[in-house]
Amino acid sequence: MARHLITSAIPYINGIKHLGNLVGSQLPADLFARYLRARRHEVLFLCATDEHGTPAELAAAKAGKPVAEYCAEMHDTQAEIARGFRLSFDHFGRSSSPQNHRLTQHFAGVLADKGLIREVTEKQVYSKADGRFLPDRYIEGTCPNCGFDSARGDQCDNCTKQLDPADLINPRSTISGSTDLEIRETKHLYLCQSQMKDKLSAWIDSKTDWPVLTTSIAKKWLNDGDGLQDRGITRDLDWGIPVKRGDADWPGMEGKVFYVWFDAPIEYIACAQEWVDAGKADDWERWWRTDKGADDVTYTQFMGKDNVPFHTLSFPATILGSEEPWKLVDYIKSFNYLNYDGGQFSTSRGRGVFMDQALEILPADYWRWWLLSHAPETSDAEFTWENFQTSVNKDLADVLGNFASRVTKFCRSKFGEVVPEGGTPGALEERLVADVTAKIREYEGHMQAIEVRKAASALRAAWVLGNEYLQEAAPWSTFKEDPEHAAAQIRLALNLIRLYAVISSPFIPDASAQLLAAMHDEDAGWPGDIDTALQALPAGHAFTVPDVTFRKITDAEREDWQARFAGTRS
Ligand code: B3M
Ligand code: ZN
Repeated sequence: MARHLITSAIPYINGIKHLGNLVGSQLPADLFARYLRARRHEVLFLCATDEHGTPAELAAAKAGKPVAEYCAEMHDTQAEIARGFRLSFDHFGRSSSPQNHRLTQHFAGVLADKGLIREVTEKQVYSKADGRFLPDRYIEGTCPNCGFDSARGDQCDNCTKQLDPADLINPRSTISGSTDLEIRETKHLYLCQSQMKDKLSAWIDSKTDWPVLTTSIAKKWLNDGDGLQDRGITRDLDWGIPVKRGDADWPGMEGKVFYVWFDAPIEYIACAQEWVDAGKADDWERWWRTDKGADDVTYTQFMGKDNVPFHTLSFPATILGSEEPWKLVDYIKSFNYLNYDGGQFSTSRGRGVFMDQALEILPADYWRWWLLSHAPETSDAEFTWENFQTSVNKDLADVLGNFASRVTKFCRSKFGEVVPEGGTPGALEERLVADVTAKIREYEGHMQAIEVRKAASALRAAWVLGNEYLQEAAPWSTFKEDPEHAAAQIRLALNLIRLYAVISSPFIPDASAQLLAAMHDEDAGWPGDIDTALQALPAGHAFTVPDVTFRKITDAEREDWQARFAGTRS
């Protein structure tokens, strides 16, 4: 038994997330957490809402609510939807928690003590009409790079270039629309990442087993152009974590807050404290402090590719720079983008299917299966309704659901709702056991390596073996000449249903639980020897024919959904 710390990138608070966000971090993290728990490892799986920065302030303003109130409500909404998707977080925290305030201020103080923070007087855009500075998304204008007329202060959405508010041509305030802007001087704190370059470089180079997607992005930022830049970690905003040096005030920094990307990853640690403070456990340090036992923890992070620089460079710079014994990440699993029907998913434009809408249409398992089996690992992937319909109807309804239904119904009609006795397995059964064993061992290998798509296809292949066996063994014909032998075949097939339920649970937890309940076996452990596992339900063991496990998606439904989600969400 090993100890595994798992974190998913923490979703912004500014609205309900779309399926592209889900498959890029929270869902694969949940898959891995469920798998490791099923293998009897000790797992701590954490996620939270990312509640600071201009996205939060602007979303609250749009909703006409005070930002603290907006965040509290949206946190509950996101938590509820996460439960709907069966995301099995041990704790779903909030980056605005008092724990994160303290810890973020602590890190800033320690980094300053180590000489890794410098004060910089810089020029920022100030709006006289609004009486404030306009950082990041509070300002829009024409992109100096591509001419796009709604580029934001931090980035141009059209050409993706990272911008500085002062770069924009014809800038305007997104609060008031005012163009009465001027450049004023303001003081900010910079984290001296450039001083950490060699340390970070050596650390990344030592991670030879990381996905290429992760290391290539990290190396690009380390070595491209001007290399690793010092980074502003404070902002002129009201909402956020007040700039302090540990417990002490920071002269000259009054009224300023830390930049959202400085405090958000620190929430991974603070979240474990929240978990303890919520009374769910009594020790978080054994997960996070290498001087308190976290040395034996394996820490895996999940995220979309746009978050990789912050996790491979900025956050490690915070951790390493502190020279305190914090646990560093061991493995970073990153994902490409999922596109939606010929374009991009977009939160700001409301394009695509959002998590709440998905659950209104179909239960979580349908989405979990499609998303995970099409996870954008080696390249971007695309959601289309045709593909979704095909996968659900084939993999879930025809292959897995139909197997469970045919076997249990046939048994009920010939032997009753009880595992039949008599007969002995023959060559066909022996071959099935060998084939299923090989597939499951392959599946386990892919799960261990977090090769999500490969794991899904090995699992699907294990389901297919059952169907092929049923076709070949044809117990309905066997029954006519040799009912004893048919009993042996059905006994094996019933056990296969139970085995499928156990091994499929990380992907489709509800269907797995339903099938296990139907087999009257709710306490199923992960299979060791497959031959033994396929005898777990002995002759005489009662079961109940399950309700339809997965239904098919009709063409009419597909067309309806396609039309319904073609526009933008209001
Ligand atoms: N909230 C960005 C995102 O949701 C950001 C991740 C923070 S992880 C510490 O994609
Ligand atoms: Zn541009």
